[in-house]
Amino acid sequence: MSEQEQYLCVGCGVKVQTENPAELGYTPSSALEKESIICQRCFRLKHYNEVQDVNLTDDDFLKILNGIGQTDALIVMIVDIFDFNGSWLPGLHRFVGNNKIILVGNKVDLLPKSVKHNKLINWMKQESKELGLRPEEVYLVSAEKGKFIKETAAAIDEMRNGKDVYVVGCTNVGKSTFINRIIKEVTGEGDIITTSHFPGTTLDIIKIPLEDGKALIDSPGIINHHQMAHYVDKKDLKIITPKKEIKPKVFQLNEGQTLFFGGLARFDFISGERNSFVCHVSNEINIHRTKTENADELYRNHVGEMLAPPRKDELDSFPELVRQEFTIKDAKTDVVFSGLGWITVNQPGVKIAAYVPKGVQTLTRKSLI
Ligand SMILES: Nc1nc2c(ncn2[C@@H]2O[C@H](COP(=O)(O)OP(=O)(O)OP(=O)(O)O)[C@@H](O)[C@H]2O)c(=O)[nH]1
Ligand SMILES: [Mg+2]
Repeated sequence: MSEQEQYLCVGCGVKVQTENPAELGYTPSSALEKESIICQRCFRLKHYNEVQDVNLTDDDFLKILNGIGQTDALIVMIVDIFDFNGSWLPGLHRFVGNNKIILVGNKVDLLPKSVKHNKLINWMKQESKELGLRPEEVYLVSAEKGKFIKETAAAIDEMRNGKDVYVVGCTNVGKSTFINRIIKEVTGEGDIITTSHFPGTTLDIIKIPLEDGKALIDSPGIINHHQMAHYVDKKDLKIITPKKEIKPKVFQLNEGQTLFFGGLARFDFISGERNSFVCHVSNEINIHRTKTENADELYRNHVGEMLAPPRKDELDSFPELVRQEFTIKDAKTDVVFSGLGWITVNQPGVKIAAYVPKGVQTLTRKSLI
């Protein structure tokens, strides 16, 4: 083994090499003299927000996680609360062995103030149980804004009981941002690990040493193919991913009216009395109202232009929209479009249809407001 093979990139965890600029982990040999080494891909991500594609497969990432079951550690699973089901890690119980799990809902800064945190936590507990996981505790945080990090970090430190801590989750939920935030709280140093809005930023395990010789460990995100992020172009990720607190938009609709969310999703009000529908999606998504009877034709003629994203040049690879009908049972029900947001329906008995790209999920839940 040559000497440089022992270096790992502090940004993404990949093994550093100085031979081949086209391959993963490349860094010029001059950079090896620096105190902390980052690979060229991380350098470009940090400074130019440009991503170099990697050809690691789902299996490669799963293999990395498979080792966790054999260790004695505390598992912190992070989900994006704005995309709970789309950012769930299916089959996590297979990786964790007998280890305890803490569930952290990240990106709480995006929720409108009207959303009650305790309702969200209860829903997360209930949903986790249904998905086969029983976390010891559920916390909400904003890794980016540093909200509730101190409390959560303290709880993790207590619960780890002298063990390692693995931070796991689907791609893009904010695992690395969360760890950076904890490092910042403790040492004052910022942005150690590379983060970005592109799914698949962290490439291997990154160990942050703790005082007692144990480690806080970042891991590459597993790709959940139900995540809306995988169906839109890199450029459009910025549009569908909310950056600021969501401003709910209220639409008064009559039955027989339809809303389009760009060209990514559609909502039909099939039957019921005139009613208000509250849309919680990224402020940058264009919502277009039309008559349901004209909606199919409108979509055919205008998807990729007026109804965008997706853009015209992406239409070939964009999946068809799939329709699912719901009858709303409770007053105040959220119709959730995984990865895009949700619509709060206020009246029971209303019939609606939700459309999302094939592969993405829709579901209903009791409103969080
Ligand atoms: N609004 C908001 N965005 C966040 C928060 N935490 C992370 N993000 C954003 O989410 C995106 C992904 O963050 P990362 O920390 O790279 O996510 P990750 O889970 O490490 O992703 P992979 O390494 O790809 O698995 C970035 O664009 C972050 O800025 C948060 O608390 N609020
Ligand atoms: Mg990461």
